[in-house]
Amino acid sequence: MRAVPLALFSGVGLVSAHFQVDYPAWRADSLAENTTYDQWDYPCAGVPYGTGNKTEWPIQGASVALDLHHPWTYLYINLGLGENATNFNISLTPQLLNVTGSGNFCITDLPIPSTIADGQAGTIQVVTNGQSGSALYNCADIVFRSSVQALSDGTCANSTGVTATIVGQAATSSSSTPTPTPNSAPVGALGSVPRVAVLGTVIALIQGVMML
Ligand SMILES: *[C@@H]1O[C@H](CO)[C@@H](O)[C@H](O)[C@H]1NC(C)=O
Ligand SMILES: *[C@@H]1O[C@H](CO)[C@@H](O)[C@H](O)[C@H]1NC(C)=O
Ligand SMILES: *[C@@H]1O[C@H](CO)[C@@H](O)[C@H](O)[C@H]1NC(C)=O
Ligand SMILES: *[C@@H]1O[C@H](CO)[C@@H](O)[C@H](O)[C@H]1NC(C)=O
Ligand SMILES: *[C@@H]1O[C@H](CO)[C@@H](O)[C@H](O)[C@H]1NC(C)=O
Ligand SMILES: *[C@@H]1O[C@H](CO)[C@@H](O)[C@H](O)[C@H]1NC(C)=O
Ligand SMILES: [Cu+2]
Repeated sequence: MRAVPLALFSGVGLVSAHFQVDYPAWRADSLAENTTYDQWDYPCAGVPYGTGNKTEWPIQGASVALDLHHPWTYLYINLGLGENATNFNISLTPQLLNVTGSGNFCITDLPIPSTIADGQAGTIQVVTNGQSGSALYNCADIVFRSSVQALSDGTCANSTGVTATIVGQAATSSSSTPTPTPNSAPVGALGSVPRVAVLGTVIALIQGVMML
């Protein structure tokens, strides 16, 4: 995906906004003011590989816990395999999420490819973007472990008022959630939507966003 010229967006939003990756541990605190790190920088906010430690991350029940600071954001989570991955070509969020609200957001049971073996190293890339189409990045280095347990409920939680919808899907019937907009539906209501169709929609949507 082509990078959006930075100059167009510099000054949009305070650096103190953006987002944090709480789990797995991010490569470094990319919001620290005494560094040159910059969340606008693809692919890992300008934080070199090797700066942080690897987190042992479960092959089953893997979760990513974030602290989001914007009123809403599109979110996608990618995985690159190997040490010092530069190709984050495995999507762990085939359904693009629109997360509304700021605070803790913890996404659970990410779909790790079944071919991944115990001890495989990799890097998680968390990407968020807003209406402008400009993206923010953070990375977390991991090693897959079948012996590691999923985060407990106490550690992995969504703040009150932080909710997510899947972008680009028609709403399905659901009585317990607020009426979704025509272009979105509550997460959880769409667990059986075919992935291929969703991916096509996501790609079309991202392309649309990037042209804004
Ligand atoms: C940046 O500041 C933090 C705390 O304010 C400190 O822990 C860290 O060592 C500093 N990093 C550098 C590179 O000076
Ligand atoms: C990495 O782990 C070591 C040993 O536990 C610790 O001393 C160090 O502070 C960690 N580094 C970072 C960037 O978290
Ligand atoms: C990681 O890869 C980048 C890009 O290829 C390279 O510049 C960097 O030196 C590598 N870092 C390490 C620790 O191997
Ligand atoms: C993902 O990238 C890696 C490293 O470049 C490559 O070996 C692998 O074939 C790619 N996988 C897919 C599905 O494109
Ligand atoms: C995402 O959520 C925000 C805030 O609720 C909303 O303004 C925006 O239109 C949503 N985007 C899509 C594509 O549904
Ligand atoms: C947080 O919300 C998302 C989207 O609704 C959901 O998939 C996830 O399971 C929730 N996290 C927790 C810990 O309940
Ligand atoms: Cu921000």
